[in-house]
This record gives sequence, C-alpha cells and structure tokens, in this order.
Amino acid sequence: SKRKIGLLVMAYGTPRSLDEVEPYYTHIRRGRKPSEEALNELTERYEAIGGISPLAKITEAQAQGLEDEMNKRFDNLEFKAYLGLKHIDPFIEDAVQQMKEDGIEEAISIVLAPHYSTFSVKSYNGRAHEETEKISGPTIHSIDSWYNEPLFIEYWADQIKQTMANIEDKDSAVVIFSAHSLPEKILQYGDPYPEQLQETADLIASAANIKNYTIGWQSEGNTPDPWIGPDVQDLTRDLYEKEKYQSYVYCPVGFVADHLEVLYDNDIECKVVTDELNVDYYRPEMPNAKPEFIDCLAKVVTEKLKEKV
Ligand code: FEC
Repeated sequence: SKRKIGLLVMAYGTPRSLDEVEPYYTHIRRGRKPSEEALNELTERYEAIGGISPLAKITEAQAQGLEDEMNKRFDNLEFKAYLGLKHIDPFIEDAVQQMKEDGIEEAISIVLAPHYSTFSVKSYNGRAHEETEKISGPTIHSIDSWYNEPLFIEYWADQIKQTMANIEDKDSAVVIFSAHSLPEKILQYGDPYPEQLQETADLIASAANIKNYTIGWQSEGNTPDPWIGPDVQDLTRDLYEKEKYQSYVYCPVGFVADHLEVLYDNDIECKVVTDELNVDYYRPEMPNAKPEFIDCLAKVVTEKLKEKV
C-alpha cells in the first residue's frame, strides 16, 4: 500500500454561527471573556459582512484542494489533509491527535498565512510540535513562510494587472500592500514580519510593473499596547494629502481568503475613507480556493516534501 503523508493545514478559524462568536473571542483573548460591549461590537461587524464570515468554508476548500492536488502529483504517496485551527475547533491539537489515530507517521505542516512572525506562524508551529511530542504523534516538517513563492507573487501581480486595466489614469493610482498589524514589541526580538511584507510588495510591484506602491498595516487589535503602523486608513489620508492619488488599490497580501478583516476592515472601513476623499476604491480578489492558489500551496508543500521526506 502507499505511504501515507499527513498535511496539517493550519489557519486562524472563525465562528460558524453568531452563537460561536463569544467562545471564539474568549479564546483569542487567551481565556478572558470579552466585555458585553466588545462582544456586541464584534457581532455587529460580522452582521455587517452578511451575518457570518465565509472563512470557514474557504479554509476547508483550500485544505481539500491541496489534498486533491498533492494526490494528483504523486502516485506513490497518499496524502490526507487535517485542518488545525488556532482559535476554534478542530484545534491544531485535535488535528495532531487525529493524525496519530489514523496511523500517520509523517506530516508536512503549512499555515495559511504567508509571512512568518513570532506571534502568528511561530505559535501555530509551536502548538503542533508540542502536541506531537506530548502524544508521540507523527513527525511534523513545518513550513515557516512562503511569502516570496513565485506562484504567490504571480497570483497578486495578475490580479493587480486586471485591476489596473480598469483604471484610466494609472499615474494617479497607488497600490497599498497590507498585512495584519501586530504589537510593536515583536520588533524588539528582530521579528522578520515587516521585512517579509516589504519583500512581498517589492516582488509583486516589480512583476506587475507598478511604480506607486507602499506597505501598510491593518486590523490592529483592541489592546492598550502600540501596534505597528501606519494603519491603512491613516495611510490613505496621508497619501491623498501628499500625492493627491485618485485611485487606491488595496492588496491585503498577509491574508489568503475573504474574511472579516478584509470584508470589513478593507471593504467597509477603507471605503469610508476613499468615499470621504472622493477617490476610487479597488480591492483585487483574494486567492481563496482558486486553482492558481491551490497550485501555489502544492508547490510549497512539494518543495518541503522533497527536502524532508
Ligand atoms: O472571522 C473572520 O472572518 C476573521 C478571522 C480573523 C483572521 C485573523 C488574522 C490574524 N489575526 C492576527 C493577529 C491578531 C491579534 C489580535 C487579534 C484579534 C482578533 C479578533 C478577531 C480576529 N482577530 Fe486576528 N484575525 C481574525 C479575527 N488578531 C475577531 C478579536 C477582535 C479584535 O481585536 O479585532 C489581538 C489579540 C489580543 O492580543 O487580544 C494579535 C494575525 C492574523 C494573520 C495571520 C493569520 O491568519 O494567522 C497576525 C483571519
């Protein structure tokens, strides 16, 4: 029989119904319940994007797409994807346990976020490795980042070219590449996150032949510590003031799916600013489970597989 390889696909997770918003938010806050006010505010954001986030379905489709594509690529191996989520079930630990129950001895793990940070990817990988050590589960070979994978760069470059084709005065357009902000304290430890976002932006801009572009940060959390800036909303006002750009193309390249942080923080919050400035808002499509993106994930996993298994 074929040798079995687990694909541990890790992602943020999202409530599947409005009832799950409270336990989800409590988990994000490391077990501290949110105040009534904060909970209502978050619930209202989900309601504003249509009641619930499309993220759950998209993440599942990405994991299934990757499994199918890997099985197509290798005749001698049998791949099975296990979804492991950061803030809701099935948790990362559940996925590792399930792999062990299924007799998986070796696995590749990938986080559905391109850039490495101590706050994000390191914590996903840490949880997976801790669990597998605890239960003597499968050996897990972890992919740390894939922000400069050529197929990922090409995906966004193509999207930007399509968007630019609709903009008449290209010299007065600007592309804003963004990722989720993180507390500034990550910088003290030499976290590569900001440089990785800058490199992604430079590579995409060069591939799409874009001159006017910059990076920004979005979706910062509701905590007292300072977060990395500039925030994309402030950045939009600033760019308008200094350069009088007329078209703003938002590319939240730190994410890979349509979800709250894009559908609300970009499509509603940034749009409020561009409406106020009376300039044009554009937001190219997210990768989701499009075949080009599944190919990108499969390539990243294949490279790790060749190196390790
Ligand atoms: O449901 C959805 O559609 C959206 C899911 C969602 C994604 C996402 C991605 C990232 N986050 C990252 C970091 C933080 C830090 C805090 C934080 C807080 C929240 C809250 C919600 C939320 N995040 Fe998130 N994030 C998503 C959803 N995130 C809801 C709580 C309400 C709020 O503060 O707005 C602050 C936590 C704390 O210390 O209290 C930090 C990072 C990413 C991108 C990488 C990844 O996908 O893992 C980094 C999707």
